[in-house]
Amino acid sequence: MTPRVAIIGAGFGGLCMAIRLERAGIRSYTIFEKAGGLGGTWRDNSYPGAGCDIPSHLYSYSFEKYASWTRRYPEQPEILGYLEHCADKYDVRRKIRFSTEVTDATFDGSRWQLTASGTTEAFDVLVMAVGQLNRPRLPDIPGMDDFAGTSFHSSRWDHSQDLTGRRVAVIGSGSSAAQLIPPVARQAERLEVFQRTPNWVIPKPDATFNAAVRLAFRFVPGLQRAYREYIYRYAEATLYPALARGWSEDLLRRRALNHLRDQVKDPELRARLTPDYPPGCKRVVIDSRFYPALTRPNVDVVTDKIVRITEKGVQTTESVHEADTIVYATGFRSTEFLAPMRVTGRDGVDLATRWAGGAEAYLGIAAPGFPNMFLLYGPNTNLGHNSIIYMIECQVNHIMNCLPHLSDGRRLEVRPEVMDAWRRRLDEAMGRMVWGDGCRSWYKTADGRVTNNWPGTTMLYRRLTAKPPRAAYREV
Ligand code: N01
Repeated sequence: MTPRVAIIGAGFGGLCMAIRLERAGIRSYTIFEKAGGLGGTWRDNSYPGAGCDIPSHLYSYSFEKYASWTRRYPEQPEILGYLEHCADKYDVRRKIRFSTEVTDATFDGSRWQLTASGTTEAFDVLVMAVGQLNRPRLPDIPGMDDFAGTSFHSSRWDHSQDLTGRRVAVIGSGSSAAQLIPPVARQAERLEVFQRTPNWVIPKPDATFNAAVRLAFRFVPGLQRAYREYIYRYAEATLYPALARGWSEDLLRRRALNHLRDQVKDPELRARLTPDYPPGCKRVVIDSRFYPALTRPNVDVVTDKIVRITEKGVQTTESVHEADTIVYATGFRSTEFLAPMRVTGRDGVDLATRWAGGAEAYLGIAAPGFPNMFLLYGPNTNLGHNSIIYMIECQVNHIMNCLPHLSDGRRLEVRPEVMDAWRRRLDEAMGRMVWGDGCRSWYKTADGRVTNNWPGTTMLYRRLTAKPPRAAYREV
């Protein structure tokens, strides 16, 4: 009997899983989606300027080429449009239960019992596709409730607010802030950027595709595939080595410092924007509009420590910065994988308790004690240098290879010794990467364990996930 599959989340991961099942003729699946629409992070993040710093043709499924991309780096509406297109073309939308949040997933000894909107339903296989950057992290600054103006998180943009002529404070200076600051700076009367730590920034060579290029992508056989392959290999060859300590780190540093020198002429501002930790330790910002926006006469970069939020604005150690609107571009609760869902495995093991010291999973996909449960974009599968969609497709392939072993009520669980060997392998590889010390980042837990990033090449990950899965798992 074909297993019943529950997929949680209708973003890039969940839709990929559904499409692959659909194409394999497996129709016994349901997608649970807590929001009213599909798209995941690309539905949530609709702030002005939202987009992707990975090229369009690479930030898409390998099986669904898309001739409609209008630019080299896609903006949020186009990415969301692509996902809508995929959901319709492969006819998976009918399988999505919108506005249905799974709150509990409990393994009852033979199947997974999912509780959503007060009802409980049994499934044989559980695919968690909730992403890593799905829960906003608001900062813990005293007085936030006292603010008399409007405030919101970058991923919950309040589109009812017209920022024209307003005084805006943006707290944070990561990738989201870098994208939203240029358009907001053009609108606002005054924009103050509260930067706690500067980022390494490298150029984003964006361009629109003219009609001839788009026609060529549509009609020249093999062109999209060849272009995609080229940009994939280029990212792998240039950025990945820079995340491993060594000579290539210096190349990245030089590239970023040249970019800063080219775009910011004021030495005092340049000094404020120059990081003092190794490039790549935090996610490198890839953007060519951020620095020019910071040099505008109506924009200021504030580096004084924030003390509290008052009724009027942001109080630092030096002064009060009055504002009408505060944007918290302060990132996500990235290390709390799967939260706030309660996940209970075999013998009543609570996953959050198991992961209290940091989330971990074999290949980022499977955890001992949690039979027939798989994660997409799980622990240690994030990239700082290439497309996450590539990783997601590797994970979906792996799950598809497991599925034939899960029919007729059979259950697979990753062997504990395989998980131990995996952990040792990761620990050893982490020592070679730049993420460990020298900076604070969303890649790691408060006590410094890197739970989010994959420390190898994507080609290695593909090889590992493509291995026949049976040896790593046992039947339970
Ligand atoms: O979040 P972040 P993000 N007081 O965590 C600051 C992806 N993404 O939403 O560095 C003051 O990177 C914090 O300061 P510090 C991409 O992978 C991709 O910008 O911790 N400041 C930092 O500056 C990215 O990495 C695209 O000292 C506080 C900022 O807030 C990830 O999403 C586009 C603070 C948070 O930066 C997250 O990016 C956009 C406090 N209390 C995003 N707390 C693509 O193009 C936090 N900060 C694919």
